[in-house]
Amino acid sequence: MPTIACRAARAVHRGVAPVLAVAALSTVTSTPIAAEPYRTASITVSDAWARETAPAQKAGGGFMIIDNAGNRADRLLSAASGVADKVELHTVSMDGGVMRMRPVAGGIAIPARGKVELRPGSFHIMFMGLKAPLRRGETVPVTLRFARAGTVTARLAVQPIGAMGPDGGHHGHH
Ligand SMILES: [Cu+2]
Repeated sequence: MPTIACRAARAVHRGVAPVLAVAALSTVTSTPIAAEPYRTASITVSDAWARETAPAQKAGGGFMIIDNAGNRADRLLSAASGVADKVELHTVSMDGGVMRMRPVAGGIAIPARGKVELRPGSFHIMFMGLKAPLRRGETVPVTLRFARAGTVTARLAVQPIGAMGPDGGHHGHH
């Protein structure tokens, strides 16, 4: 399984801008998130957000909480969006101090009457080959396909570089 190391992983998961010039943009402001949850069958997607990207950055991360109110487990099989050449489902592991990302084989399991959080440093949606930078205040449409629940298109609110949550929360990354 191919892994993606170093600069891309840091930029997506720690909000470390890969381009020095972007440090000037470090003032973090909260952007109100598109609050509405997105539903299909027993699946609810909430707190959907993506992190702003630097101009030269070709990869970006998408995050959200996926709730399954049903009695049967489901599985997020794929994600698609027009903003990037390719969208993958990724997980993160540490390898000798280096953060690596790799595609999740078989999708992300969503337990019955449970939930899974896609967040920095863990499961995430990976935009590869961004056609344009993701800018704060914009929303990114992503169509999620589940094994049982079918498809739903969520809009991910773009938060500033360095954000660690949907409210632009900034947890001590300086
Ligand atoms: Cu990734």
